[in-house]
Amino acid sequence: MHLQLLSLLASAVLAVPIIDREQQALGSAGGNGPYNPDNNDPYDHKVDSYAKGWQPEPWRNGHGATVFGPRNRDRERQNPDMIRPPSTDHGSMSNYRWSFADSHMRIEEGGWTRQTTVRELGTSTEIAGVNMRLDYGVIRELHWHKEAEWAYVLEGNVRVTALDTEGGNFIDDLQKGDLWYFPSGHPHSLQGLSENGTEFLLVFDSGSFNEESTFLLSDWLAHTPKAVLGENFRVSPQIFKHMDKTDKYIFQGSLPGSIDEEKPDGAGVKKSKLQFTHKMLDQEPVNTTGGLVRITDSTNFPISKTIAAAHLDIAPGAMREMHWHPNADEWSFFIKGRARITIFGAEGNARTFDYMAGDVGVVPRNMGHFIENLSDEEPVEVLEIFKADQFQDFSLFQWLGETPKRLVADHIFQHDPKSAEKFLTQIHDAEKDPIKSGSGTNSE
Ligand SMILES: *[C@@H]1O[C@H](CO)[C@@H](O)[C@H](O)[C@H]1NC(C)=O
Ligand SMILES: *[C@@H]1O[C@H](CO)[C@@H](O)[C@H](O)[C@H]1NC(C)=O
Ligand SMILES: CC(=O)N[C@H]1CO[C@H](CO)[C@@H](O)[C@@H]1O
Repeated sequence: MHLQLLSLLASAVLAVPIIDREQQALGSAGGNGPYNPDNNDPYDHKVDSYAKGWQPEPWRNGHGATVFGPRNRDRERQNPDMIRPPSTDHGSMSNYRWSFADSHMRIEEGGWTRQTTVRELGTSTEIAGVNMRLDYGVIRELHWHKEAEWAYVLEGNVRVTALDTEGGNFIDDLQKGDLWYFPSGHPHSLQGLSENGTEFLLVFDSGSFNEESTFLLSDWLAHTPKAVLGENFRVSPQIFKHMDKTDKYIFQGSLPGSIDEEKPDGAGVKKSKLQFTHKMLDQEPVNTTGGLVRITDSTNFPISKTIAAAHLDIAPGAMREMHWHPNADEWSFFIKGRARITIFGAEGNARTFDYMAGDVGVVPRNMGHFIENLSDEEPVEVLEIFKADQFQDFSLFQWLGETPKRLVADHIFQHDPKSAEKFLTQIHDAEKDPIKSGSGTNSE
């Protein structure tokens, strides 16, 4: 047996932590999985404590002790790798996880909105995200802002309108899995369609974006002298007498007809030559052994010059392989499932975070990472979003496969030629497999 493992086992026997009563109760009621004082896992396997109902405890390879004081058990079950980090985690790292459940909800007529920006998550400097719900007929009012806006429809149907810089107008109806992109300053609106309206994720190309401070049509009109409004629109100022004195933002509108019925048709009206929307989920996925990958950036959605994105379906037990992104921070939004990510920050620093539906993750550019599906039953569905015109990543597998074998063996297996041979055979074809299926080689 390996020496290190032997000494781990020995220390486990010598330093058996004291078990509290609650832990004994859990133990007798069918066990608490790998969270017990004599647990030993030199390989740091993942644990789906949330699905199994296990209570993570800070016991690891013979070290640790119970949590004696107050605790939030629900949060701990969602964060097994915080309570008992892999033994490979080390050093100080910033926080790279936030849940929309911790974001303030702004409730409006027929809808709501909440945001995750650099103010909620300090490392979210390149991207801000907004989660919004609009019921049937509910309008996110005509507005514009400095930041470009990219969006993914999570549920339901939505109508978008926009204007381009040449005065061309754009209208489209979108459904789940569709995107839109409005460049900086372009005016636009959103409205929920039947039967239950819509919910979507908005993404802005600056972490300090604030959904509360966009330029609203109603806000501007309410703060312009009515005499000027009359002059501007060539009408009597009196017709603005009953206009709202505050902004509308999100409000119940009248029910929309079809695009054909509603599209503007005046003499000066023209259609935009630009395509502001895209059907991401209709794209043919990239082939991988462990799931589906769809990439949308300015190469297949030309208007999206500042946001690139990947949509991943990671099968139960599968893993988004070890990789990094050279051109932008990753900002991810988890739609389904549970996952763990270890972020490698150089200088021996690494920290593992757990994510579930509704969570946001950040991985700074160039920091190595993977996404492991914690569940054996449920897939992970996640959006990886970048402030970039193109999606770019480096695969560790591919890098080593395309490096002289001698060099690779010298680095990792200098005194272990037998293991070197096994490893080099495995990476020989250097084929990038962005999501790797569970191999079954992971058990002891
Ligand atoms: C709309 O909401 C109602 C009530 O929650 C639900 O019964 C119905 O299935 C929903 N329709 C769709 C298309 O999701
Ligand atoms: C996808 O990959 C599998 C094996 O990895 C292969 O059998 C299949 O033909 C591939 N399909 C496409 C469309 O490339
Ligand atoms: C193939 C594989 O790695 N399967 C693992 C998937 O994750 C569960 C834990 O959630 C492990 O028990 C499996 O070994």
